[in-house]
Amino acid sequence: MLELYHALTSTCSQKVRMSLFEKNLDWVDHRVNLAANEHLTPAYLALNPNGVVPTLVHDGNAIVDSSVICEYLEEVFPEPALSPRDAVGRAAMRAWMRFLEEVPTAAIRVPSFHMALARRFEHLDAARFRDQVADIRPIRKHFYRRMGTEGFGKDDVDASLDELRQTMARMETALANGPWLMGQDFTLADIVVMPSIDRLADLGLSNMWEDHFPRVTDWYARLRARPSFAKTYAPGSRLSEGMTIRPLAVNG
Ligand SMILES: N[C@@H](CCC(=O)N[C@@H](CS)C(=O)NCC(=O)O)C(=O)O
Repeated sequence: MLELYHALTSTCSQKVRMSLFEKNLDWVDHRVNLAANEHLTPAYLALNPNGVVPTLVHDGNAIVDSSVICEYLEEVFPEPALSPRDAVGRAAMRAWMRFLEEVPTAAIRVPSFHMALARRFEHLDAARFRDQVADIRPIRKHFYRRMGTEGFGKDDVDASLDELRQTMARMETALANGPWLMGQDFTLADIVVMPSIDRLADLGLSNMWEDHFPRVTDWYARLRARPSFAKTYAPGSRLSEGMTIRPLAVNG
């Protein structure tokens, strides 16, 4: 039995949902309410000591980290395949995945929190924010401290947007041999970058590729046409459905 602990709006959860739907797997849906800190309860931390979603539980074994989960699903349920058959191709896909985790997946958190999620905390004073929000997080406390209740400063926002632009430029080059990042076949590389691009659209920043990267624009349209996409982005999966997105004004 497959069980997924996840949140609809979580970009990392979206990667895993897409993999599950692409593979037509049945899974038990455990929603974790991040706003209510359900990911920081002792019961959840016993499954995932990082205090983040998603977590997959397969026949009683907890598997953490979205890319690890995607690769685990690929190993245990190889058909339909979401990775190249040959070792060189798989290495190239994994190199994409590592780049995508290190660069855009980390970068997208900055505009996501700055333009939307930080608003959850704006009623707190600095001391309560540190005690009740930042310091209780196992691996994200410094990220939250850096953000504070007001959002990020200009340097952080500029750097993250630059990293997202760099990602799109790399995608544009790779997609010359498309339709997908790895060429003819849709793979985990496409799945891992998808939520960062979709989140930018959700934040009203789709001009970042629509004005500069035509192949990325076409790739995103192709992605949205896949049946698994609508299932992955069920109602409630976009930040703009639940909160007002603030313009990209930055502090300091
Ligand atoms: N490397 C982890 C990161 C997971 C992660 O950052 N999840 C976010 C949601 S996308 C989360 O749970 N954040 C909790 C928080 O901000 O307290 C993965 O890929 O699974």
